Amino acid sequence: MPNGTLITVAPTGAEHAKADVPNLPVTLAELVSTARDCEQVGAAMIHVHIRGDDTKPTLDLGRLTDTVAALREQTGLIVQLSTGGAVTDLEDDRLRVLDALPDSASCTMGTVNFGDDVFLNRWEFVVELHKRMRDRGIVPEYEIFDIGHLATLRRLLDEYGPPAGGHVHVDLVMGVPGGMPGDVETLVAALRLIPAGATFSATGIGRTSLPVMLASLSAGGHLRVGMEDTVSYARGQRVKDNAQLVARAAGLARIGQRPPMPAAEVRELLGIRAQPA
Ligand code: KMH
Ligand code: ZN
Repeated sequence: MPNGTLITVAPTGAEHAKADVPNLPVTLAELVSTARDCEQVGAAMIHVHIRGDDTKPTLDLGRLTDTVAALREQTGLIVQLSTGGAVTDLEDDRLRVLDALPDSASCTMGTVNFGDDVFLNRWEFVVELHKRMRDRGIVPEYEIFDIGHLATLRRLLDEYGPPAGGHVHVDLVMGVPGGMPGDVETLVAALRLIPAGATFSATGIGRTSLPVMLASLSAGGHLRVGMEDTVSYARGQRVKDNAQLVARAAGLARIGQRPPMPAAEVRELLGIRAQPA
């Protein structure tokens, strides 16, 4: 059982519309502000999707580069960019995200039904992401939406070797309609397939947020929370802001005697180089 808990905040995502969720951080100022608040209450890493002036998801490289710089300047958080983007994003645009040189980037291990849409991740595309991240020294977080994605991860590591930093870290994204369910039984089933020596975090979408959080903590896992994954704090109660979700996760981690890990410790754990001066 690890001594501490990595808490990642995923504040925005690509799915919620600002019109439906007015407190969703979509501008750079809103993102930096929520990042600072989340760091204060226990987050060590931020999983970033950005929006354009029209509040819609974008993978614009200039904006991504500015976002990485601003988060580095104004927080001590580990900056992880999403290469998943939105379900409509093209492969070339998703690969180009890596040119913004974040500390870490997400790397999804296969295709999955995603509500009424399809989140497409062909094998050749996954391999290209893995290789480009290693070339650039970007540490991947392998996103697992379905149990079979763990078999793909094994194949990837067998055929193409370890990632940048040498350590394997997995994030179980549970409860997406079309992916694996967000419950204890499924989390336990996934554990058997996580590579030896790897660390894992888990997040539950929507109402699976709390059961997945508690199950992950009990199983020695780390946590991802944030408005990308849930905009409801409790039955009938909307999330106030991302820091509210991080604070709850940090409280549960402390109760479990695995308090939130500072970013420096997480960098060491995941093989992420120190923040550039
Ligand atoms: N927005 C989803 C289609 C990731 O960030 O890498 C994909 C996603 C995964 O959120
Ligand atoms: Zn994401």
